[in-house]
Amino acid sequence: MPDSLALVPADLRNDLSIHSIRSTIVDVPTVRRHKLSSLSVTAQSYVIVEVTLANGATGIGEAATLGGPRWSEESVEAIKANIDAHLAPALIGQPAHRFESASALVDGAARRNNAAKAAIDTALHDAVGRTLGIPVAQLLGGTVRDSFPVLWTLASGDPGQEIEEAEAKLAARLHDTFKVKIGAQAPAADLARLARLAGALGGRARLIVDANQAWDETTAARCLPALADLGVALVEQPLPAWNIAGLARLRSRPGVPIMADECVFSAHDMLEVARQAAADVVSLKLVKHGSLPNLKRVAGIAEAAGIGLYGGCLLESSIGAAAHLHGFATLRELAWGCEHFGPQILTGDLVVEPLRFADFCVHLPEGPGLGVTLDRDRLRHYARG
Ligand code: MUC
Ligand code: MG
Repeated sequence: MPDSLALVPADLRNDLSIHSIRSTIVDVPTVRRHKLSSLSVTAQSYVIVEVTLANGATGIGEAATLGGPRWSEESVEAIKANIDAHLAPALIGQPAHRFESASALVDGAARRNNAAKAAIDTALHDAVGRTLGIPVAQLLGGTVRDSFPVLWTLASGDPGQEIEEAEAKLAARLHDTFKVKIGAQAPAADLARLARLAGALGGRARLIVDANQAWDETTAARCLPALADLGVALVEQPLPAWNIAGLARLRSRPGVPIMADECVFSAHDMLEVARQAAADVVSLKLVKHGSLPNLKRVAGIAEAAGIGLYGGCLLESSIGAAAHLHGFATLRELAWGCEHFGPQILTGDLVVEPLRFADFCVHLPEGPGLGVTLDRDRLRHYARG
């Protein structure tokens, strides 16, 4: 296989080795409390990774978390510690553009730690893209699309506030699909809340729900027909991540299409969900898959099994969101759109020019690498003391 950079002048190529990797923990307040089934946040915590190459180019990446080590097992403290002590030392001096080799090296240095690995992988893609003057999407196969239907998540738990929030998003033509976070309260209370939302927004907006693993199989079997009656278009991760057979049983009943989220981290997980016919759709996220090539690998298995693709998030800033959009841009189908509204729920962003939201879509940033530039003043401002 020829070196993909064969056309790049040799002096530049020789300089593509990784010189340094820096990690910074930041906490960015959100515009309101964001409440999931088992956690709630008023600030989003990330590790921002900056990779510098020997040629002087820099690249950035972001590891997102949600509620400390509760959405997945990684916290920002653990991510930073493992990058500094284990992942970065495995890569210093290595060629940045050999993305799969770099992934193999970090896999050898630490098990899982997928958010940490994804942040480094993103920064390598950004640095190489900037060196070559091409967008990251080009490194991943080239763009199929440059705008993405984007939903907004209603997660205050107060239906009155949620209707008002949804109305404002609709009026501003920002979002016309809403994901409602359920599972923090009893199913009957959630169904009553959803009935109010569906009554107020019905016909003008599409609703999906995310239970974040809150229900057992009996509860889910009881609630899914009621969700269908309310016109809910998709139910995300109703059962605990381990219960893939349960998801398959739910799918065999009439109800609502099911999206896999927390049960699909690796390509092997995706294969198992496909083998058991346990989902209609899968949510793709860098924090789960560990790298942009891995995200495409998981998407490829889903596609081969006839499972739909959805661009998932973990409330990333414009840095992490841009990385996802470059990956999503290269997928042939993205039938369920995406949820990269993260930059809009933060009280401030980390880049000079945030992602553009308009006409119910988020737009792929232009320019080399990720197409976004780290705002160092803001990084310092939000950096943890
Ligand atoms: C999740 O489980 O999907 C993504 C959007 C949101 O509101 O929560 C996250 C995590
Ligand atoms: Mg989810």
